[in-house]
Amino acid sequence: MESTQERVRELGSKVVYQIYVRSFNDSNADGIGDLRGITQRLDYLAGLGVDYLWLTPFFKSPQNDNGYDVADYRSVEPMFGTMEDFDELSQEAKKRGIGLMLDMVFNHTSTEHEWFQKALTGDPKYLAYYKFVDAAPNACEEDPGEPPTNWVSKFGGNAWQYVPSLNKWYLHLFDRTQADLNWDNPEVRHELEDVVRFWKAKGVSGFRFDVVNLISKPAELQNDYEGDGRRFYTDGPHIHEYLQELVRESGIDGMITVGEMSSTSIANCIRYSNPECHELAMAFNFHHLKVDYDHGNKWALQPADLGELRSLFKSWQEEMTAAGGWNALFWSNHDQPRPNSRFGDVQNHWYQTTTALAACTHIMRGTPYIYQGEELGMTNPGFTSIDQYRDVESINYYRILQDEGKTPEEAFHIVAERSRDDSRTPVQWDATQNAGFTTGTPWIGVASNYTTINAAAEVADPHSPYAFYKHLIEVRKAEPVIQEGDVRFVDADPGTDSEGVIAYERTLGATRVLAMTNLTSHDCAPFAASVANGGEVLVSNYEGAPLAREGRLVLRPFETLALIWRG
Ligand code: TEU
Ligand code: CA
Repeated sequence: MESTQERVRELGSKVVYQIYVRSFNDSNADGIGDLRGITQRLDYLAGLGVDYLWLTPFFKSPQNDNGYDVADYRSVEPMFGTMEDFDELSQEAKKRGIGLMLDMVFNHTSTEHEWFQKALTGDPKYLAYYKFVDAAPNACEEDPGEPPTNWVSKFGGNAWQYVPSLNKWYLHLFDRTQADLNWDNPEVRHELEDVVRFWKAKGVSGFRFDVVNLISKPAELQNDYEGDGRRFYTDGPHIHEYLQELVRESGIDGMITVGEMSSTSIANCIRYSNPECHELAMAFNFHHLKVDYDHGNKWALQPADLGELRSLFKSWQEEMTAAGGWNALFWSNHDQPRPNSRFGDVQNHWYQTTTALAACTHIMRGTPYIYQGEELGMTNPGFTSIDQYRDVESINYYRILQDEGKTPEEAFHIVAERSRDDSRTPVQWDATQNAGFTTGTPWIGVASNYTTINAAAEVADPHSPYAFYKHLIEVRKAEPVIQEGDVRFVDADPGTDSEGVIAYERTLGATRVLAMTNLTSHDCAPFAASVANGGEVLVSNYEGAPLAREGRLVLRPFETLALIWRG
């Protein structure tokens, strides 16, 4: 058995790169990224220095939610390639020291999955695989009556779908073609354990578990008069038991695993990620990505509350560390707008914004995740018409916002800021047509800034975001204090107008790192200039020595500065 300290060192020295397969690289000109396209770009990824690739679902799927609606967990969706392509990718990655992490979507299956199809025939074995509830005896398609609860689907509308042929409702927390599985049924749990064993036997290094903290639903279904229902099924009654069983039975304890935890708590994430609990290696939480939601509503814009952002980072870093938990560190994934467009000023400070955000999380305690294109400073595409969007959630909310009284312009503005498609545009490889992503017609438009923001240009430029990310990875690998050091947030001096500064210390033995990031577009002077005394610059996104003025250390717009004192 690995000791806890060895485990920390292991997880703290790795960096994960997320590939949204559809949008990464197209090898056969059909406009859709695929597995062979990834293999073609492995040298680029090895050059960046990442250890693992998390691949979003490439399993057989009708693609109503771009693969998060799985119809067969053991086969490759033809549009992404074949099992041979997967094996080749896996071997070629391994040759370069890169492991694969697969995305297990176990809260729900596609309604095209064999299990659901059998349930639709009325087969009791398979009805018990899902969350079916009887409708009223006189219900019919035209008038199905009230759904079992008022819970709201994450993609809008009620979370229950009526099936006339069965006179039953089934639960779908996401799209109606994504039916929630019944984890209280041991047969379901065993089926899913077997899926994990299948991919583990193929030699993958680890797994990401999609919305895994939503799998345990309450025994008694009730209406939520205070919210959308999430409080009943988030971190649900048997969640820890089910996760422990999955991990034990599929033999993945100690592998690199991460759970996507929706609306979770620190207390639960400690259990999800403390090695003594034998659940997962780490957890994604999203609280820091809601600081620009008005009263928690994704579809209501407000400027980012940077004080709140800082306080969330502080509590997740310090409290998880104190209790032996482990954080996945990230700003970005395929469900979030591009962080530089969202939290920064890409018009005036594109390089500084991109790199400040990167350093702010990469020096924290945890395992950093880079979402494809983030290392290039890719931005939201700035689409101008709803026809350019592809995502089911974006299209639904464009309508729902108008149903709620917004004008088409207002609804469009909100969708443009919040759409998941903001980060799903093709990776910008070079300045040729379609950014080098495809020679066909891309399934979704390319951001027009690809002529300047692209991998070919940035790999050749020592002052690019790519070069900065590569440096951050090298620094993590070189410095045990970043891998395993303690973390403590540092308050700005009172009265210095530094709400937008995030500063923390990492310490290991006598070695200390002080990381400071100004997330505003104005100068901040949070500390006396003496805080930098004797420190060596480890990471910086401005040229030259740290700036001091009138005895104060000055952090310029979107400046990030990390200093190290070696013991
Ligand atoms: O996402 C889960 C999730 O709750 C959010 O990402 C959500 O889709 C979004 O924030 C709604 O505002 C995971 C996957 O990452 C996502 O792509 C899938 O659509 C979803 O699960 C269903 O499988
Ligand atoms: Ca393709």
